[in-house]
Amino acid sequence: MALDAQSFEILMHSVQRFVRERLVPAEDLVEERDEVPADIVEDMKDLGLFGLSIPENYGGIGLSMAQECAVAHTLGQTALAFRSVVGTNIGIGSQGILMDGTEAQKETWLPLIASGELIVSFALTEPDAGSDAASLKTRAVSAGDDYLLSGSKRYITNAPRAGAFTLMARTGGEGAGGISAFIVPAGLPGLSLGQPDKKMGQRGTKTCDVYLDEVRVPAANLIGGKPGLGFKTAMKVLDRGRLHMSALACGMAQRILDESVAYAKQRRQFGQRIGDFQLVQAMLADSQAELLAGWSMVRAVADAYDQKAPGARDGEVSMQASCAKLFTTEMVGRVADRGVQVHGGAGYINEYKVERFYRDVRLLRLYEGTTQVQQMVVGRHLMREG
Ligand code: COS
Repeated sequence: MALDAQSFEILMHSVQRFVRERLVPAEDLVEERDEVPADIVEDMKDLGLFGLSIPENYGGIGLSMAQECAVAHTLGQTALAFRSVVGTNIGIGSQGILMDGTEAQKETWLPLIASGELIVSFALTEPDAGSDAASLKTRAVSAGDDYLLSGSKRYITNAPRAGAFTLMARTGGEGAGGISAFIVPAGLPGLSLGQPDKKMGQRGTKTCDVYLDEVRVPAANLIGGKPGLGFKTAMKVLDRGRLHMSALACGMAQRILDESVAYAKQRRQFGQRIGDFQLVQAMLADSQAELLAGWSMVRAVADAYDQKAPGARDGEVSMQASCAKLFTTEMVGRVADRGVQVHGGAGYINEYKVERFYRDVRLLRLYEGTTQVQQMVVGRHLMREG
């Protein structure tokens, strides 16, 4: 699946212009109000951003992984809250349905997700099941034509905006094989939301807990129609999500580097531009080199991802996606740290963008699998296959 080269070029120009002319000027407003303005969300729908990764026959744009990474890289060059509005529809919320759903499930849900009419969240994490996702406790008990779901989910991105959740619950015994994935509409009786989380950064993004108290979900909403496959669905979705996240990290690293170079050209000390000092140039050069390494890696892994059969598991590609997330999210942390250093005292002041980006990028090393989880995936693969 891929958009033809000419249409993709047009799309990229539109997204680049949208970021430059609409999103960057609204960054301060989002930071102040902790909210992405509704008119910007409407413009995102018009641009087709919610349906980037959904095939055209289900109402989306049908980008390949490499193309999606190029768009994520562009969206990464502004406050990450904007990308977060569309992020779960493009990735972790929708992809389980696309990869493993029945034809009827795809036809029902994907067009709504692609248009942005429905926001869909991904609900895997629980209070006692984070990195150890296979230990999740939310139960789904079969009751005639329905399942009754009970439990709680934690830190669920876009839950306050969501119309539905791709939600993992236990239909069988312990471990990964007892987990199933469901499409759970947000309005069902027994489903409630916690207070919005107060976070270190990424103001304008919305996360909260989701509570389920005997929520009656039709068996028709069991993804793929067969129980016990939900953990594998979640892992496949995360492989893809981790690549998207890596592209986003590179986009943000580019923005921070651009901000740092602009400041180094304008700020004068000891009678000259600080960027003319080799010690400042060294910081900029290290960031540029690491960014180039990271972005080259993301592009190579995205190409490898596109080579494999859609929805299939390829252990080598999963391992490479983890390498990309591990490297790029740590890389953007170092780039942000140097960005603050190049700005000196100004880097600690809220009116300069690097102060907030420094906080914003901290999350990238945590969600969709911590750096240590990525190390586990890579390390285990090497011990198994190496
Ligand atoms: N694609 C498809 N299937 C996969 C897979 C993948 N990428 N990774 C693992 N599986 C399969 C395995 O093949 C295994 O199936 P079999 O029993 O048939 O062999 C099953 O899933 C269980 O795999 P494994 O034993 O490796 O699971 P673990 O419990 O050891 O967990 C980690 C592995 C730690 C990698 C996983 O729990 C994880 O990624 N945790 C982090 C979760 C996360 O990212 N959370 C963020 C929340 S979303 S913002």
